[in-house]
Amino acid sequence: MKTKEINGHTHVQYEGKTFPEKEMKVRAKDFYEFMDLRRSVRDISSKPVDEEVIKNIIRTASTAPSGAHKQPWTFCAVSNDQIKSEIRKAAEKEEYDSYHGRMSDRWLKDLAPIGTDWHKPFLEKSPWLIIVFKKVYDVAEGDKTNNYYVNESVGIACGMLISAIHQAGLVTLTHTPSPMNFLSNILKRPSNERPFLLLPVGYAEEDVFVPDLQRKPLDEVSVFFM
Ligand code: IYR
Repeated sequence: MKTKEINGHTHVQYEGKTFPEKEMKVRAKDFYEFMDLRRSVRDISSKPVDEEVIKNIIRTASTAPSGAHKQPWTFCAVSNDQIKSEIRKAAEKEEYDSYHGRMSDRWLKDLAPIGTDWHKPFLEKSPWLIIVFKKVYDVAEGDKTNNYYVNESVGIACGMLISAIHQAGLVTLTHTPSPMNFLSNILKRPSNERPFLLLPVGYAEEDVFVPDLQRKPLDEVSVFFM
């Protein structure tokens, strides 16, 4: 492998792939069409998923770019039934309060087409829960060290996690119980880690229905300056 010294630090030769233009166009279109099939699915089967698949999904998420390459995240992968039950119980308690007064009428109206409520059976039924924690700082040899652009970094990693789940033929949804400090307690996370997102992962149930939503066309979500 070729290397180069820059500011006293070793850089290695980039070994990414390129494709002939025709193939590039096909790949970009195929990937879009595959990703466009992704849907948030709330009816997740209890069929087991091998730990190796979950590990590679998390490895993929952890390839995400991050501020100063600090990788300020921890992915907790839970298949333990007792912990899943504890999480469901605590999440439903918060969600019940959210749906019965904490969320505004306008918010509830916006959510009506999605069909969510305070019941979260997927938290027990899914073979895996992945709980993503952001590290607001790190600790090295007893000293606090800085992380940068933590929300952006962890958000990007979650996007890659969701893509990897879809690539494996599995489904998930981004569950955001609020407040979600109970996850730190149940999973015994250190105080530099804050819960960011909870994703149940598994196979979609057979004959499952999802909201009939439309994605905005390109000209509504982009502006080209050429
Ligand atoms: N956190 C709640 C409510 C919720 C909020 C939004 I914004 C959604 O798109 C979906 C649900 C829940 O998980 O049910």
